[in-house]
Amino acid sequence: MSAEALTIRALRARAVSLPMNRPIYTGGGSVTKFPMVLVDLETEEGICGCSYIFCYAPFVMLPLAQLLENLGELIVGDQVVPLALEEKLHKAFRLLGPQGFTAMAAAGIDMAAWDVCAKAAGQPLVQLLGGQSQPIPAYNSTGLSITDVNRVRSEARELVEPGFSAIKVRLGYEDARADVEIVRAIRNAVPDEMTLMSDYNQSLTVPEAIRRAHALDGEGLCWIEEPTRADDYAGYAQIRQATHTPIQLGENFWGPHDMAKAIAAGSGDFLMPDVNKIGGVSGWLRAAALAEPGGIPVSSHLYPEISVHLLAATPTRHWLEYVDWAEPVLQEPAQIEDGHAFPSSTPGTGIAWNEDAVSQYLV
Ligand code: SMN
Ligand code: MG
Repeated sequence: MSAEALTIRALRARAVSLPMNRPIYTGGGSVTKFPMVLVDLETEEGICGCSYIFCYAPFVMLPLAQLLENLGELIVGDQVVPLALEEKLHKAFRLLGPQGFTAMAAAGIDMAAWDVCAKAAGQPLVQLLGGQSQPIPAYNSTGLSITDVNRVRSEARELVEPGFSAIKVRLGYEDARADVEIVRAIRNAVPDEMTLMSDYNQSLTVPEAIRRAHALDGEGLCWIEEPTRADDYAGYAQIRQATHTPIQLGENFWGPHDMAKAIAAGSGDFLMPDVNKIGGVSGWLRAAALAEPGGIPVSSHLYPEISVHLLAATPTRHWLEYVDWAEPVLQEPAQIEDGHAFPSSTPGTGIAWNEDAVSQYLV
């Protein structure tokens, strides 16, 4: 393939709703079917870039797919140059604002554009980014919803079973004592050396978060994630100062600018941007650069297939969040072995559709 950038021929966006092995119930809301938009960035040269966008709620899928198709009209005929496309799209959003649907759509295009670039270069994404392909420690995040203690106990064993050494529990039960009881039930169900993350999904006030974090401080949690509203960086700093367990946040950063503000406020011990909300591959790289000088450990949020490439190119890489939620429409699931994720070795991000499955789940 030549060094010339390829030319965009069409952008296709399709909504699919996927069944989940274990629906997720959190302190901040539930996901019982996995709603996604699939993005195909087709080029005149025949290479197609693929990405997907998790929509959180079913009512988002069709409007987001429509927005993507509309944006496609702006970029047909342009070269596949991710930073130039990003600049063009963000300029188009200036008066409207760069958060929410616009950010999700632009980042979906960015991820697909990087997939095109890596395929054109004949390299896996990690290699194109100058990173070393390597195993990334992964935690199993496919269960441990807010439910009853018996279910939590049996699910903890199931999640560890495929060889994981780390799992994440959703907290936000009726009171601090109930949260502690759940954590202890999991500890008793799995081997002692298991790493246990926890996630409140923004469900607590700052004073209540401090109370619960105190109650959990002796339980050896790896982190307490999103105890309070995602954008209350000052509140996070207060919680963090009042407790010993590391505080984690980041899945709701809208772009690297939010992450810069969160770092300036001292809001988290650990940060975990979401590749879509942070601005795709381009946004992730800037976010990783923000974390590096202070040595802040960076984990990923969902999107394990592409995030494993990005973490391998992130100097302060920490944990990959493993979920299997996109798998029903993927040709290749994320590669997991002995609790580690491995970057795909084919050119691109490794994301390709199982078209039979796509037609089955199309909305
Ligand atoms: C989460 C919440 C809702 C859907 C997916 C994931 C959660 C996480 O915050 O970090 O896994
Ligand atoms: Mg979370």
